[in-house]
Amino acid sequence: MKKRNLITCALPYANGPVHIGHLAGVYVPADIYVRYLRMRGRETLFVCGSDEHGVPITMAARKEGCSPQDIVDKYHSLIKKSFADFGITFDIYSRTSSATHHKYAAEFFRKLYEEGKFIEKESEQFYDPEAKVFLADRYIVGTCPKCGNEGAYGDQCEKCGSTLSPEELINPHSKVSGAEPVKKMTKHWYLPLNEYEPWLRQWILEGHKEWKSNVYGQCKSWLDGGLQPRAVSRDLDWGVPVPVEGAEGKVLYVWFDAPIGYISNTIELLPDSWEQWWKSPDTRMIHFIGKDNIVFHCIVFPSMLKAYGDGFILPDNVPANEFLNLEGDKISTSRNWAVWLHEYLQDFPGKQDTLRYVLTANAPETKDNDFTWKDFQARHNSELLAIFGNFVNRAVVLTHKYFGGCIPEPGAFQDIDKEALAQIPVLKQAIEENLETFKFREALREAMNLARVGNKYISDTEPWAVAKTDMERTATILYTSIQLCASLSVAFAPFLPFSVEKLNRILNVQPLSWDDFGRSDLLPVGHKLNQAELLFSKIEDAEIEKQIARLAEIKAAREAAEAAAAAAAAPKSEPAKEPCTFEEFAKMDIRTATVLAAERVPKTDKLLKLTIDTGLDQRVIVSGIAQYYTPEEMVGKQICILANLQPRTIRGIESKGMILMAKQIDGKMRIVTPEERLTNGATIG
Ligand code: B3M
Ligand code: ZN
Repeated sequence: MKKRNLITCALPYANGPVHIGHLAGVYVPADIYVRYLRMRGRETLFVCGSDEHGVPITMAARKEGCSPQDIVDKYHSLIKKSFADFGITFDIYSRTSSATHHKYAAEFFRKLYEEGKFIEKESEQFYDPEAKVFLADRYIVGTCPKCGNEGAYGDQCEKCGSTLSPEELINPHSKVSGAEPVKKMTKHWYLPLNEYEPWLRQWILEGHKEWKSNVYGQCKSWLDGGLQPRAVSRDLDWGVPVPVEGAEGKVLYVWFDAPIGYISNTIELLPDSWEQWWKSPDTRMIHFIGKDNIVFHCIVFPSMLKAYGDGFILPDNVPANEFLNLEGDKISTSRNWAVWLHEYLQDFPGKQDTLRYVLTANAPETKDNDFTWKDFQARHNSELLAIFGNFVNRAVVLTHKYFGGCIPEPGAFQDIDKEALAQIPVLKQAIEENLETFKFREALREAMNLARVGNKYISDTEPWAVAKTDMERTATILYTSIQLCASLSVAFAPFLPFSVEKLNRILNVQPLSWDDFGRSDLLPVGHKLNQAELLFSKIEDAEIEKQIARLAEIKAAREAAEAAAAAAAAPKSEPAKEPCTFEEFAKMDIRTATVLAAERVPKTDKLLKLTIDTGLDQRVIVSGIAQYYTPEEMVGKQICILANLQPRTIRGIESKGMILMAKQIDGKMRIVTPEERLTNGATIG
């Protein structure tokens, strides 16, 4: 086994607060893993920080009407605090705007540049001729060609979800000045990923078949699709300046500098010994990320490290998660569809573990999953409280009641006692196996199973009833129960740090070690417990209803805004036609007529054959109205026709004239009919 564990979490963009999706996908699983490693005494470093560059930051600054620096300052502190509040135990949480990062990221680039690892290329990019800036795809807005949304971005329409390119937008304009973007030549540096492809295939597809199937599968499809050189610089005024001559106005592409943040944050924490972590074959590096970051962590960053050489290690594993939805809808910062961590804590103070528990029990490990407030309440009340909390409370309260809070000397163990205690090492092993393979939901389920064992044991043995007649038996039962409580304190420690701290206070112990977990004599006879306190308090319906109502309000407001925008944007009618002269109009012989007979034209969906009385004659018109009228509906109707249209043969039937139809903008068509029945052949004009 490798000596050290370097654990990284995706650096969240400091463009907004963090929400439950972040926690579920990345930070809680990573923290569980790190707590577990530390409990096992394995040397571990847990590194994270804010990602403070790139278009997400400059966009947020525009939206909030302040500078990018203001944005990152505001959200960096908010995010950092949220993580601390939820017990995420980073060794360092720094930021990519730090001087250390700027210096190191620039050095990293310069070495690759000097060693000729990049290719330089000129290409045409979109440019705002008024604001005189190059435009990232997100900075170009226009009408979506697929759904007509007028606020679609140059890379994506958030309304219909289509992936777009700026060229596809109708009426594209710059978000900066409103001007129509033009194309302009610009020079950038590219990492030729194609050159790393054979090596990546070998390293991932042959060497890492153990990676999660979603991760392996995505890598395989990228590699099978063929890799292209990837730009590592951008024309932007916010970021790490490209540190070479002739690169004014250019910064490192955010996806080039952000992963280097893992290294520079380590340097900031351990300026003298960081290389032990990053350049030693004895370090195991694990990246915790969400699925949208897989290509960057499995393909791009490893290629950067490989290009750099100098002993840099590569990730051993990248346990990426899928996405968490909220009440059936995609979580989205811009659509305000999220549960923000800082707001959660205002509404549920002290209930960090409930969220950690629910997000782990329902983690999107293998597929996207849904967070619902009802499930949140149910898991809290009927699992954490009714099983874990209830068991501990009964065991501790009864030990106080019958033995003054001191662990009693047990008598002879019966089968039921031995069976319960025998479950401890079995479940410990199951928890361990799952944690070692990043199956956190399963691991948590096994920990809860241990609480189930305890809760069932105390219900089955009924010490409160036995105490009326047999104190020795009562002592054995409570001794056994308290040992189970002590085991729970270890089992849940990686998952529920706040509750375990409380439990340890109740049990009057220092944190118990993982190595001792499995034993049935963790606490000695005579050990004095502290007073019982409730591990969990009930979550009432009213609290949940408030959350559901809040989301309903947000949804209703959004839908109303979308409907209003769609109505404002929707064309009301067809565009006007070219003017025509009176003479042109007067040439048309428009008259009233009555339908005498109607039938479908065989083997067509749209055509009706109508026999009509025009006042001049009886004739046949073939008309494409079968989608709107049945033959039965048409018979007897008075209609208007263009009587002197040149005859045409349609499906072998000579059609003489055309019915006047009104077509709405939504495509719906109706016949035009006189206000009251007229004689056939009345001329219209
Ligand atoms: N900030 C993307 C994200 O938050 C990006 C991760 C960087 S990790 C090096 O999804
Ligand atoms: Zn669209």
